[in-house]
Amino acid sequence: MVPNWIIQRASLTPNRIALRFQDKSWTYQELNEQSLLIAKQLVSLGIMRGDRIALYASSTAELIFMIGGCMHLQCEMVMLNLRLSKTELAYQIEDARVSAILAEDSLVDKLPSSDTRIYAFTDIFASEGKGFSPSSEWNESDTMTIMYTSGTTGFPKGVRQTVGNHLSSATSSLYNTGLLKEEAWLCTVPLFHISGFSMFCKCILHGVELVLYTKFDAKKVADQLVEGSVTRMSVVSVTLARIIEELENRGERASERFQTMLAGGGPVPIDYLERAAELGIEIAQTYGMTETASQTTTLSSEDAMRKIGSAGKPLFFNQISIEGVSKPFEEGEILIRGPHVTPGYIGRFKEKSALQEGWLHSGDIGYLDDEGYLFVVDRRADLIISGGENIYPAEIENALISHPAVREAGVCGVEDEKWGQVPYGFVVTKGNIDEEDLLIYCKEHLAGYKVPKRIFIVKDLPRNGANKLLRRELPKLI
Ligand code: S0N
Ligand code: AMP
Ligand code: MG
Ligand code: MG
Ligand code: MG
Repeated sequence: MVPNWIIQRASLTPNRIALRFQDKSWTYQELNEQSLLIAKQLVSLGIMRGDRIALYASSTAELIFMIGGCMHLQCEMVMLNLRLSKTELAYQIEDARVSAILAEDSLVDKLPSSDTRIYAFTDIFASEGKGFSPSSEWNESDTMTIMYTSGTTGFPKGVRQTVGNHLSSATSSLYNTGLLKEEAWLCTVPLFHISGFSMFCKCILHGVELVLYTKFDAKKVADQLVEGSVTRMSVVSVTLARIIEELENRGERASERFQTMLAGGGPVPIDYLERAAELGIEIAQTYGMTETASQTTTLSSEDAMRKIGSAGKPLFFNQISIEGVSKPFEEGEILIRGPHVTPGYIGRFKEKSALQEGWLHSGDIGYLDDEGYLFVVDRRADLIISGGENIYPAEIENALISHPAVREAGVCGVEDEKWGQVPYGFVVTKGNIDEEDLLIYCKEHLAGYKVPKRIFIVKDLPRNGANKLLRRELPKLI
């Protein structure tokens, strides 16, 4: 058992700032009060302790209080990605069998129609509130959040992240970076991704301030870095590039007060790391995933330049190994073990074990150098990472094939100046259809970032002797 984080934090440091959003701030005591109020309101609407519910909202103070309310109720929170299409949302809502969806007012219309109860935030805030007292302790094995991650089969998998997963992640992260007296963590990554949710967990557990933004804005971030009004933040390659450009254009540097930027979610070009260093921004490259409740390995500040390009060493509680490899520099699949690793999936992948012989098989290829530093050299089979959003080709191929005029479809990632990588589609047709029609069709069925930037109509797709699609050969058809 562990103490209820919100109650414990409010009891230990009630007057510290918990959250800053737009021009308002709330202390830890206020966070507890707001969260408790929401919990009571949810109970009066029929939500029960331990229910699985979905959250569909942008990163705002209201969402933080909803999350706090759900934590008090020990609900399992399914964090829905705001960029998904109705079809994709319907799949996750159905797969997770949630008992209700809590949605930001302006987003209610974007939800697919289903039998699931939907509560708009305003209706929750307007409800009376019933007597409810939260448990002062939580089980470490209880599921706190569920996040969907794309899968090789094209069907996203709902990953369980337990109280214990988040707790060990936040603790080992702290052992790596240490903590200053007055920290303020800037969160511009979505709370529905583990990159963002883990920042919220770390703030409560460490008792520091979360500075929350609804949307990434390079100008505002640069202002805060220069002023020194924040100490840490998390970025993906695309957002790091925008920050660097903004500061370079202004001819300004990050304040001494700024500590570290965690950069992850995909490869980060060494050029960015070097330019960031010139701007006084210390970058800690990190390797992590939804299944590991964020960071697994992270480069320490003292190694930042000496081991540039490496994703560092495992955090204190974690272990990694390279499958079937005994010597440094030999490449193989990265295996992960530790208390931060998910106990498994829900829904259609419920029976699929996350671990094999105790290790999570990441699907990513990497090597350890002669000092044990991890270098990630290739991502999981065919995975496309566009601006920090992951896409498996099969998801797009399934959508294309569902069109009556498409006989076969293949998708691959192509390098892109703006997003790092973007998907391109290749189809064999059986009717009269052109690229434009297919793009319109994709927009209806897929999140915007998954819609192929180009779709080529071709005669045949490259396949091997066993008729398996050779995605890496697709670019030759352009
Ligand atoms: C890069 C971001 C900020 C771009 O969003 P922006 O600029 O706000 O765009 P919008 O105004 O919303 O949309 C405008 C048009 O752009 C399209 N679009 C938006 N995003 C993308 C994209 N990623 N790829 C392609 N297109 C995109 C929109 O569709 C729209 O187009 P139209 O008008 O045609 O509809 C935004 O994408 C962003 O925030 N990305 C980062 C997401 C993220 O956090 N990813 C990490 C996920 N991985 C993990 O969480 C595991 C790793 C991890 O935990 C971690 C990661 C990083 C750092 C630390 C950690 C850690 O371990 O703690
Ligand atoms: P997600 O599905 O969003 O949890 O993304 C996790 C995946 O992002 C990993 O399995 C890797 O393929 C990729 N990834 C995360 N961090 C890094 C990194 N530092 N370098 C290269 N790839 C990374
Ligand atoms: Mg935000
Ligand atoms: Mg993902
Ligand atoms: Mg989109």
